[in-house]
Amino acid sequence: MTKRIARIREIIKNINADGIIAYSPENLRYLSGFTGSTGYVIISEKEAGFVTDFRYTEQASEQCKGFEIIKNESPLVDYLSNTIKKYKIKRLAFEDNFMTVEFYEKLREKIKDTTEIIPLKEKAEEIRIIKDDDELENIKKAAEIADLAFSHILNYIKPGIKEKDIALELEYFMKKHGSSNNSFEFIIASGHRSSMPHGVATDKKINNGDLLTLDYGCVYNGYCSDMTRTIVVGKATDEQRKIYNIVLKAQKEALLHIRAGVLGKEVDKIARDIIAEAGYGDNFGHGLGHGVGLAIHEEPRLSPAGNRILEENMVVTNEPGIYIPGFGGVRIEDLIVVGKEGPIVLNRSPKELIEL
Ligand SMILES: [Mn+2]
Repeated sequence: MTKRIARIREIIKNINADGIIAYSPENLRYLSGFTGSTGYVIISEKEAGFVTDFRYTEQASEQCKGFEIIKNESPLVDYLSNTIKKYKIKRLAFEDNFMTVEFYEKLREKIKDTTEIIPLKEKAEEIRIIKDDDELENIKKAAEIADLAFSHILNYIKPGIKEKDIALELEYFMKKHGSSNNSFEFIIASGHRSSMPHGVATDKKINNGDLLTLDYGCVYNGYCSDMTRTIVVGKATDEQRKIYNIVLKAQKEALLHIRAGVLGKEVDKIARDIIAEAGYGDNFGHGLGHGVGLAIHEEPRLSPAGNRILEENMVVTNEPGIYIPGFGGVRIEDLIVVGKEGPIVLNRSPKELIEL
């Protein structure tokens, strides 16, 4: 935590701020260690305070080492503004991608005589983008649980069961194996529904011959995993196999380019060009990948707009897809650490086409 606080002080210095208020769940946990839902971190050049209410003061005292714990009553904004003034913060950075306009105005009104408040803007993305060893361990473990669940679910899937049954079984299995939560609402899309990149599980039954996309992940110690496999329930048609192999080729080639020093959009282009050359350019309408950590979608982006240079210990997904309305879709996704010597793939589940 001490390192993280030192780093946040560096980051805000770049926008000439001498303090920050943060309360998005991810930054709250990242900066203070707090795992509850309500709290406000206020960090100045010398001090660090944690403002929370009666429900969480005991928990915060245990979890937020090095923080002054301040119990707030109502109105909360008085306790925040008093702390900001006590810490003598002159230029306060805030999470403009999270704070509501209502809250911003209330706070500004209270501190306008002493403190200017300034948005973090793109600096917000730098806060959690490079993972430390503890974070990498947690993400690895979350990926491992998802892999275990994949081999389990292959024995469970058969024609006649519903997409929702699969989602529930994955959740149950992963929670039994250490997951605390789903990292997002699972996408379990079968048959014609598999052409919807974000088709969440429904009551639709699995049919023989269906393409079946499973996109899911879990949370371990606060950290997310994210993986996708597409299988065929029954024997694959030539067309299904053809589409699958194009996506697989794009995924494998893109992987070879995930390393420090490369722009996100350069990696995206590798996969996109392969899919376009095969004639399916219009059927791959989303970015190749995204960062994963305390949040399921974070920086850096591997997309045509990905202007960030990949650095060691960033964690990204690699997930090309082809989606054809009326026919179905294929996506293959792994979680990757940008390693010193090249990409480290966290998922071990097979990627060759599985016909159940
Ligand atoms: Mn993903």
